Amino acid sequence: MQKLWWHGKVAYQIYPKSFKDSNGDGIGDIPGIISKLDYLKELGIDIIWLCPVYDSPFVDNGYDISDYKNIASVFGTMQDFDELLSKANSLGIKIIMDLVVNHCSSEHRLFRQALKDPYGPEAKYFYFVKGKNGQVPDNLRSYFGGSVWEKVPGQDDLYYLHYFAKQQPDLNWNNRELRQKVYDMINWWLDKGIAGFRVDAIMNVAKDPNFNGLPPDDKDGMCAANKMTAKLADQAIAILKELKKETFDRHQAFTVAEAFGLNPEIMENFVGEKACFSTIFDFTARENFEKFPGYYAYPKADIKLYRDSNFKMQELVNKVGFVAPILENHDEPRSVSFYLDQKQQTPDGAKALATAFMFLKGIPFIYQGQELGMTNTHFNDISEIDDLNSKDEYKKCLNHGMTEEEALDCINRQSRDHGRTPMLWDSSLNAGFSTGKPWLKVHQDYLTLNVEKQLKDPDSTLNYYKKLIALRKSPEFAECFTYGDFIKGDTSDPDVICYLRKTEQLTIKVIASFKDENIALHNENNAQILLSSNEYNLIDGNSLRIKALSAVVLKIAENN
Ligand code: TEU
Ligand code: CA
Repeated sequence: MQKLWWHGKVAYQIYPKSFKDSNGDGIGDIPGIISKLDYLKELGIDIIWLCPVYDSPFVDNGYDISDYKNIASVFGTMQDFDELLSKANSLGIKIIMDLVVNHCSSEHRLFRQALKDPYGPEAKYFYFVKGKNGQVPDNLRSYFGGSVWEKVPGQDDLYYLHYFAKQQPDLNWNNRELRQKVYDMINWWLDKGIAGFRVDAIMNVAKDPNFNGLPPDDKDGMCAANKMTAKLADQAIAILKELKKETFDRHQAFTVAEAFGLNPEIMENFVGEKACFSTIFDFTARENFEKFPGYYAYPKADIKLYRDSNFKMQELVNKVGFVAPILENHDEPRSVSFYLDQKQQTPDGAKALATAFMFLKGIPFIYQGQELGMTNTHFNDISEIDDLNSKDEYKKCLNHGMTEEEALDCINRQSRDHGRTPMLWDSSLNAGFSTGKPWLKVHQDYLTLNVEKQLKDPDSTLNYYKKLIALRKSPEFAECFTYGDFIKGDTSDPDVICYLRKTEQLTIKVIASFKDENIALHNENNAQILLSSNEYNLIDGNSLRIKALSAVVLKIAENN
């Protein structure tokens, strides 16, 4: 395998609105991020993924972009951005931006022009489609609820397409001029010196040219848009190959795609040397929930689900390339709350989970606050929720017969806002995130759960994350953790995650136990503990004892 600069790196996702506010308006911003670069350097981060900072009306928190070459004024200026880029680079940290090009904002200049002239050239950059029999063109349901079609104002029987909110019109990737505009914009950012992109919702760029829809999957008569997307993967791949050739390839960019629902047969288009991207997020664990019609029907996730999903993907891509393992992101509840039982939602649980995650093969992405072992925030009322998707899911809960209390419980388990509450810096007002009123509720435990406290405590989750990252990148073991094969270990116990990483020279074993009782494993003859989440864990003769809810990383053999 050809070695590339991003192999062996550790990435960190920043949600700018919630990271650090520098001017007291309650909203995180770029100067705030600059002030925390040293913190990220200390943690051991090599790559930052910056969620959207472009001009936007913020209907979907910046995933509705109105000007791709400008910075939203709440976040700062282009000068601030340039300063962030150069300071990060001087610390050896690369920045990748969010590339949101399945759709833009309804406030984008081109869409406004399209609305003014619905049969003019700009309308062809979007999907302006006539209705069928007095109805919308097809029965697809948008990701955020309701039809994917919205009437073009002032027109009788003409609709525009939006897979997400109606303020997020889909771009028409079949239009060559549109594609060229997108490529120019991407190259402009890469020329500026960013290292690449996280590519948003990209499989959705493929659309059914006849808009025939699909059989209904719920009582509203509609079918989820993602089911159409899954059917059109080949069309998307053709589009992505050109995208790569015209942009990423020219800059040796690092790209990580958000691509759901990929069949194993097409995986080589997404991972490995022939792929359209450097890597893709491993969403296999989350995908188990796609078959459910809404939050109201979601079962509780557990550690076996996380293990089996990740193992499946690891085995699939092992010989081909790298995925990007995650525990959580800005669209998800906190992993400690999501995967662990109530009584395990503790620093011990967070450390065990972190260990299982950090040594999987690929480019791990840590989400802001994950390194503290952040749990879900408790929302007391639906009015405390900001996210449009959660509000839609709340309505769905009520429509499916839940009481308001039950619906709120459901949102408290699943909401995307759990990932979006402010970063917890210290014990001062608003967890040191802002001197003003934060745009979203601050986690109830911030007095004890924050960076400042954890930096001082050698046994904290944060300091443990530092050790995990340092071990992963240490000169002695980096080769094995980067290029070593993934081999799954014993899976007979649903509460244990165990796997090997193996090169010709070295075999390393990772064991994370989520059991309620201590366990002992035998035949670990020549093993040596490289890292342990608990000092109880040790090797005595040929037996290894592991405390309940803890993890170890072992060097088990030198293979030469
Ligand atoms: O997400 C795409 C996507 O498919 C998810 O939105 C998912 O369906 C949703 O979270 C339901 O739980 C990306 C971004 O990550 C997300 O924040 C944006 O809202 C979305 O695209 C639209 O740009
Ligand atoms: Ca601010």
